[in-house]
Amino acid sequence: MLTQDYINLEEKYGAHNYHPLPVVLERGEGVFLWDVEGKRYYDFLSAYSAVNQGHCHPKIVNAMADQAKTLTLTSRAFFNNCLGIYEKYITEYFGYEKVLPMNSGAEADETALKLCRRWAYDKKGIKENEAKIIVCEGNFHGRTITVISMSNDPDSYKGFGPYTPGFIKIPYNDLTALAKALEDPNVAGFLVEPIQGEAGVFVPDEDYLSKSYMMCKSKNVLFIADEVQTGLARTGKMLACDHENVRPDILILGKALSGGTMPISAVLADDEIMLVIKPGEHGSTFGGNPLACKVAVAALEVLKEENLSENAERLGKIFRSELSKIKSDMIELVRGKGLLNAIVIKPKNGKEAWDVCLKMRDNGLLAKPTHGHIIRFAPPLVITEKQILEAVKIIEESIKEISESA
Ligand code: IF1
Repeated sequence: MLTQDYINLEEKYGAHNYHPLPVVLERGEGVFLWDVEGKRYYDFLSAYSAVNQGHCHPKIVNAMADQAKTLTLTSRAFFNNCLGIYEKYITEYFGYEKVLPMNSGAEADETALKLCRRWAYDKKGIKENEAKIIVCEGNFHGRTITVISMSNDPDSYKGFGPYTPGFIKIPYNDLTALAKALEDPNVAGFLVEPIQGEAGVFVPDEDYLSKSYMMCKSKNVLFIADEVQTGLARTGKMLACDHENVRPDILILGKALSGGTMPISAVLADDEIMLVIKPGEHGSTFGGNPLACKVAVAALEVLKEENLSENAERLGKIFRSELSKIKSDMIELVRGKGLLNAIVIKPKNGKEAWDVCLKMRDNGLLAKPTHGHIIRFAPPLVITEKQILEAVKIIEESIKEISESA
């Protein structure tokens, strides 16, 4: 079967909830992907930052294979010999007292919202069902109905009402708006992405996170960081919050927590917050399963053993510097942190970001536009300087070809 055959199958038998770039992949290794016709590509999406450690990382895959032959799932109806060890490892790794293991990022965000609301009633003394959580316009926290109730993107929420109440939306990167919203005594938490990924890699002002954190503390409001996309070395530090030495009251992780092998997410907090949820009040069939525990430990070990934060920091600077040298009237700006970057494309004679992505695909690099005119670039963090420079050449050549054909 060839590319189109696979595309036809998905067209006929699959829900049409995505519009993928026309390429059919069958193998991944490190920073590379191969399609069904044997063509090799640089992966500059990393499955939206779930493959920070590189595709099919041997250490992670071996840990998965070994455990898969032994015990994959007990449910939390019983104890097992992997969960406690993983819980100790990850809580010491990030410096929290407790972890609540889940599967998808959206589930972890929902878990954080439930912890925040329950903490509001049991600890802060807000009246039952009156708790409010501040969120930012342009956010992306997942696709469940409560999570899209926080969204102001019609593509995320339109046609899925009625919506979950209890959210106050403020502009991102706006401390004045946050201060005003914090005046409401029923506010229990502030949920924020340290960098807004889906919105187009919006990096806030230098001190936005630290000042937001301090403002929340002054009002006894929980600072909740969604690091599902920005965490795990992606932005040049283990957590994007580390750039400002902010320790979130609730930390949300996902994606690369498994190195892209399976859905693993986690919510970390200290006892005062985590213990408001009592036995039987929250969970999931696969949350904290033995297979996920072993995979997550291996995925976290790789980040440190291979110095992936430092690599992301160093190569991100080179990447942005080289991109900024490209002379093209189609590049409006370059922005990002570590190896979470994006270029804003200025459409030219009907040619836009999508056309640039198709041309980059032809030239051996895969990336995808977000919100029409922005192209996100997020390669696996194991990429080398030589490979980054080669990728920049592909990007430059592709933009030039599109620009000249426009
Ligand atoms: C899709 C976007 C990225 C996330 C943050 C929670 C979640 C995500 C900051 C939920 C997930 C994914 C979802 C995927 C595409 C991708 C995405 F374009 F949708 F917005 F990365 F930017 N918090 N992001 O980025 O995690 O439940 O998916 O495990 O839904 O199309 P999930």
